[in-house]
Amino acid sequence: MEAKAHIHRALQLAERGLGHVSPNPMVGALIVTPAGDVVGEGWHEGPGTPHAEVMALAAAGDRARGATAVVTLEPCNHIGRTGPCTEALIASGITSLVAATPDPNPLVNGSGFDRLRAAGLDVQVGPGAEAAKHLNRAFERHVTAGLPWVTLKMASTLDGKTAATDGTSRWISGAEARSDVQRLRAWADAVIIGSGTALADDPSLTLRDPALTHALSPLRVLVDSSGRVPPRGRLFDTAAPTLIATTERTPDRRLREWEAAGSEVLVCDAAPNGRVSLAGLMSHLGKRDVQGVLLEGGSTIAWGAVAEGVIDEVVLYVAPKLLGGADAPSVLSGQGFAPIGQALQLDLTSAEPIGPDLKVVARVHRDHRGAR
Ligand code: AOF
Ligand code: ZN
Repeated sequence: MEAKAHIHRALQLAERGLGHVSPNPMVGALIVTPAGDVVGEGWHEGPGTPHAEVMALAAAGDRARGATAVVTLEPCNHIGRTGPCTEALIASGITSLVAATPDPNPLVNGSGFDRLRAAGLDVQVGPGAEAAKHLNRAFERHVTAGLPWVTLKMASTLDGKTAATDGTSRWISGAEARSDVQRLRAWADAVIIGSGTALADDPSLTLRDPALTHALSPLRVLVDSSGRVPPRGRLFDTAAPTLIATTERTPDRRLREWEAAGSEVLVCDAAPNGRVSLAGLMSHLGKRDVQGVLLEGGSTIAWGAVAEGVIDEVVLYVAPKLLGGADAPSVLSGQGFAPIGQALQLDLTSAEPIGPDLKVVARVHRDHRGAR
C-alpha cells in the first residue's frame, strides 16, 4: 500500500479542522481496502463530535472488514467526550493500521497501539510523522506541558525594518503573505499584540478570509502594562472577545473603562522590567485551553517574549524592499543579547517565496527553549 500518499491525503482531511478543534488535535483518517480503494474518509470537527476514525468507519460501513485504517494520529484508547476509537476499529473488522504519530496525550500515549496489537491488528507507525507532528505542535505542547505553543509572526523589509521612520507600515508584505497570516490566525487560539501596535495600527485581529469563515476568530489579547490604550477602536468591537493583560500600574479608572467596553481585564504579575510577565500570561492562557498563540508584534513585546524565553517559533515575511533609517523600528527592539555568542539560536524549518515576498519559518533551538 502507498502509505505515504494515503497519509498525505489524511493530513489534508485533518486540516479541515483548522480553527475549530481546539483543545483537541486535528486528525484525519482513511479506510483503504486491500485492493487499494479508499472506501471511507473522516476528520475531526471539534470537541464532542466524532473522532476522525469513527467518521471514516461510518462512511466505509461493511467495507472496513479486512481493510487498513490510515490515520494521522494514534487512535485513542480512553473514554473522553467520545468513546475509544480502538474499540470502534476492532469492532469494524479492520485488520491493520498505519499511523503517522503517537498521541502525546498522557491518556493515550502508546496505549492505543498496544490495544490494537493485542487485538491482533498489524500496526505501523511513522509515515508522514514530521508533517503530522508539525500540524499538531500546539496540541502536543498544551497536552504535555499545559502551556501554549507560541509563534512570533513579523513582516519586515529585506533590511529588517517593520515600519518607515514616519511610523507607516501598511503594507510591507503583499496580499499572499497577508492571506497566509489569516491561516495562522485560524490556527491560533489567541493572538497577542502590544500597546504600541494597538495605538499605531488599530488592528482588528480577526479572520476575514472567506475561505476560513468556518474557523473561530482567536481570542484577542492586548498586552498594555500601564493602561496606554483607550477603550476605542477595532479591538473593542464585538467581532471577537478581547482580553487585556496589564499590571497594577494601570489606574483603576482605565481598568473600569476597559471592562465597560466589554473587554476582560487580567491584572498580571510584572516582570522585573515592570511590564506584564509574558511567561505568567502564557501560563494563564494555557490554563484556559489556549493551545496556539500567535504573537503579532510590535517590536517591544516581541523582544520581551524572546528575552523571557516564551517563543517556540518565528514566522517572518520578508519583503524585497529596503527602508533604512536608524530610527525605523525593526523586528525586535529592547536591549538585545550581547555579545554575539548570546544570540538566541534558531533552526531553519523552511524558506519559500510567497507572492513577491519570502516566508521564513524557524524554530527556537530545543536547548534554548525557556532558557532565558
Ligand atoms: C482520535 N481521533 O479524531 C481525535 C483524537 O474528548 P474526546 O473523546 O474528543 O477525546 C479527546 C482526546 O482524544 C484528545 O485529547 C486526543 O488525545 C484524542 N483526539 N483521537 O483517536 C481523533 N481528535
Ligand atoms: Zn478517538
